[in-house]
Amino acid sequence: MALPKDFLWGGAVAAHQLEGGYAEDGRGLSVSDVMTGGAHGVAREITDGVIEGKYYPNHKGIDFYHTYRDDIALFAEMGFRCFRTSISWSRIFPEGDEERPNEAGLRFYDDMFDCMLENGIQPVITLSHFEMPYGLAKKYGGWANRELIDLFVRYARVCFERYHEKVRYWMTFNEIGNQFNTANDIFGWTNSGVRFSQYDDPERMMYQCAHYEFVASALAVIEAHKIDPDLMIGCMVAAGPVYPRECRPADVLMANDAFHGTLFFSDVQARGTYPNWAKRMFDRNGWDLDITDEDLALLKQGAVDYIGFSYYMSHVVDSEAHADVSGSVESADEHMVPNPYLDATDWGWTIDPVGLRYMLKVFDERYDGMPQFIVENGIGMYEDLDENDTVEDDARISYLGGHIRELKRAVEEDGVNLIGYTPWGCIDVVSFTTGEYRKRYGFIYVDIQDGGEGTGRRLKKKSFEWYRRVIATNGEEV
Ligand code: BGP
Repeated sequence: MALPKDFLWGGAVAAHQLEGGYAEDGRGLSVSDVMTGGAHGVAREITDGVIEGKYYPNHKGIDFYHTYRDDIALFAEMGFRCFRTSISWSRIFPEGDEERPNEAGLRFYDDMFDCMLENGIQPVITLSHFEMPYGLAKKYGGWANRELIDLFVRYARVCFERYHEKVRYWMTFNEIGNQFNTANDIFGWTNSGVRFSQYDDPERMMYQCAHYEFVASALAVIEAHKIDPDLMIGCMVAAGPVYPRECRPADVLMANDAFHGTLFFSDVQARGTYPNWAKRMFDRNGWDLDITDEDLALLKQGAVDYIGFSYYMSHVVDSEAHADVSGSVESADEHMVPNPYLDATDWGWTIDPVGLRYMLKVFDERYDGMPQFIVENGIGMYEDLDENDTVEDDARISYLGGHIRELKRAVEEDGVNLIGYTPWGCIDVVSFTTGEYRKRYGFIYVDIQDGGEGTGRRLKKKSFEWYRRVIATNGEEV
């Protein structure tokens, strides 16, 4: 058995990391527009509005707002069958709470989706990828406020009505669970428009925000199916398997619980119910979360059509470790330790292709063969152009090749229902966690350096031709 003939090979990005044009055609500020540049180990600052003299890399991105036609032509040259990006919510509803959408913003995505379709590429779209309108964070307190449910559903409905003939695959919230990092505020800020560190009980607040997002997502699924029953609406979770450091039973138990950081979110969105352990945890902590019976009925009715997930790395816990995680962007868990059997990237992300197969099997077994879509995977690297104006990115070829071989095993040997694979940052973009340009993921090099200078030229790396072959042979030649 080989991969299905219509397997969705492509690449992934998010609007705020590449579009630029942050103040054009009526667009409002998003939460990412008030995050300064950072660096490996240097946290990005969240400012109160845009402050003169500070540097905000997302304002420029890679200028895709103006270059998308040429960039999409390069994706087509690689043979992409799909391209995952997001709609910048604040292009459509600049402050987030307007009655009517911004027509110029809607038109931009019409043109972009048409351009993809003309190139034989189907759009795969995330509605909220770390770029909710800043107005919603400022005026409403972000997803800590139930009112956001209606505002999100209004936005989702506008998008489904406008684009349902052009876009079949959607996701509601990007990496919805990737906000449970109390050591660094950027995760809660970008997901929920909330700085959890400013609350006495940050964890409780995170679960409350997540609940409102679950309800909003479920309502979006219900709306989408009313508008067009062919639409496929997925969740999007950051999938990170957690292994015990030793066969010490305490490590095994701890690994099970730490894995909840992924599985809690997929459980609620795929099954439409809260897991029993979560209900017990809420009770045990005495959290009076605002969760109504009507909400619970909606979760059930609005369960997702597929599991979309990102996969970069696996984790290891050691019940006896106590690492200093203050300010870390990698982990908020003092028990997380490196895996002695695996290498890591320059940013300390463990490289574990077998973990991808494991993840696919866990979801498959847990959700009874539900379709899955790997919508992010990749390796961030320091790269410079060589004298031939290219980058010999063999390490990327090896990373992606290893993961593709494992996903093929999951399909061919384990029977997992996998519909596509879109490596992250198929063209170099601004990094989310560090705000750097120098953390590059692409098959296409973009000549913009940290600080924003550079010609903006696009140049093919060695992996460009390699990935073209992978797609052309439907994964036979990796
Ligand atoms: C995920 C996000 C992306 C992204 C990617 C790589 O968390 O969904 O937006 O950028 O990780 O992270 P980084 O850019 O920090 O290397």
